[in-house]
Amino acid sequence: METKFHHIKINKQSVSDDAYVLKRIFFENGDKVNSNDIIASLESSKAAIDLEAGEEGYIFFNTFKIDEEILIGTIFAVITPSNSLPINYFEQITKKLTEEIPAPIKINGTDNKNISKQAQSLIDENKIDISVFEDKPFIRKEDVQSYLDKKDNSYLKNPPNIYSKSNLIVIIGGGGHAKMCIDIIRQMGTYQILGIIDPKLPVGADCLGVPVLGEDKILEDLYSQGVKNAVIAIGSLNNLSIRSKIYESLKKTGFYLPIIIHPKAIVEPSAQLEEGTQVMAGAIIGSAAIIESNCIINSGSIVSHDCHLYNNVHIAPGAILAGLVKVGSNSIIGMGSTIYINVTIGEGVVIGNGANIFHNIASGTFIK
Ligand code: JB3
Repeated sequence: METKFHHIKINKQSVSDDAYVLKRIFFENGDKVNSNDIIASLESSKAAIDLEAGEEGYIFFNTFKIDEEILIGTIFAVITPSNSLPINYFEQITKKLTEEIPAPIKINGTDNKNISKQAQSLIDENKIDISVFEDKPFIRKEDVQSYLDKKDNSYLKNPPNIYSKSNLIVIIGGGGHAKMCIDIIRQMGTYQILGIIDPKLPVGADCLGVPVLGEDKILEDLYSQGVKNAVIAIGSLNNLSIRSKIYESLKKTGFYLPIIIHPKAIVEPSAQLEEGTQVMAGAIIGSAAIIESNCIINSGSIVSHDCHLYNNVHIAPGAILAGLVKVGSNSIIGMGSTIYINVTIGEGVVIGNGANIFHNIASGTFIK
């Protein structure tokens, strides 16, 4: 008796849609799901779409990446009664389906081609001759994007031997702090460093062997060519708000700013860190500490249990925060200074090197 598998297809939600963008997957392959579990969320041109399991059993996903465009009618996942799936199952059923699929229909005024809307706009924008895709019954945005990258990869002329562009990262700033970030990223091994963005360094110069690509104005172009990650490697000790401005601009373009943690730092599992935060060598982050976005926990500093650092806080090397300390946005705690238990530091505060703070500090205060 053939095992009954429940296919979860991407179904059309409105007339104008022919593809959706995958935004989140809520389960892992082999997880047990109930029929009304939401297994993933996608984005149409108008709204977010939650995909329901529709059956109880073990779920296995087809290989799609976050932010990838998935054509209507694609089998996105399958639910099996037992926790196993035949090898190459999705390739087999897709091959079978393609054999059965009716001849591609004529849409967007193009003969015999199914083209998603996002692909069509990239084709129009770049005046691409459609015949370059003659071997594809469906044309997705990824297909057009990879054609463009191969054709014009000025910034990617000789990318490192990357296994996928999605792990490329650019470093914003090419000074001393950038060197620390480069060393951490190299040791983490998760990202491939493409280059440095710095207005003061000549294109072609390098920092620890990482080439300078240009200045901030090329970031949008890089993003559109598929570079999705960035690190703000500027300490800007005299004016922390520069880091905030760069953070906002990168997020507006769409960049993801990974959390980078030196392998020789200690971060307790119950601590919570947010996007763009950097933890340098020898730093210690205690239990249940909350470190919001774009913070720097610099070398050998200690953030004890239950501390709360709001966004863009810089804990300079060797500074020590006792338990339950709060530090407001855009504040810096100077090298070797100590903050006593339960003290609250306001926003935009500068605590000078070696200071010992026993009481709350109001926002905007400068302590020598
Ligand atoms: O104290 C320690 C352990 N480290 C300090 C760190 C936290 O801050 C370090 O000693 C320095 O005081 C500072 O490091 P940073 O930011 O690397 O400083 P500097 O060596 O001056 O390098 C800053 C680089 O960022 C310069 O090359 C600037 O041209 C560049 N830069 C400044 N603003 C920028 C921007 N680059 C880009 N892409 N965009 C900007 O807006």
